[in-house]
Amino acid sequence: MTTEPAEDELVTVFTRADLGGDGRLDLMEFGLVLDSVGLSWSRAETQDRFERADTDHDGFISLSELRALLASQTWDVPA
Ligand SMILES: [Ca+2]
Repeated sequence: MTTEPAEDELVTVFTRADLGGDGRLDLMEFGLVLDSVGLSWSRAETQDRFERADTDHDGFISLSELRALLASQTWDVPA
């Protein structure tokens, strides 16, 4: 038993939130991810986490950046 989410679950969450379908998440889409995995952060926290997670500073969250962020969080895959 592991608390680490399976890769396909992460992809599911990412894809659901990627409304633009461009393979990366903007701040609004990032907020959708947080909602969908049960992480309720304030607007300011969300902005802060977004900037921290955006390790290549391109203004978007990639799948690998999301993976790194969620690896340090407890989250639930939506039913
Ligand atoms: Ca990025």
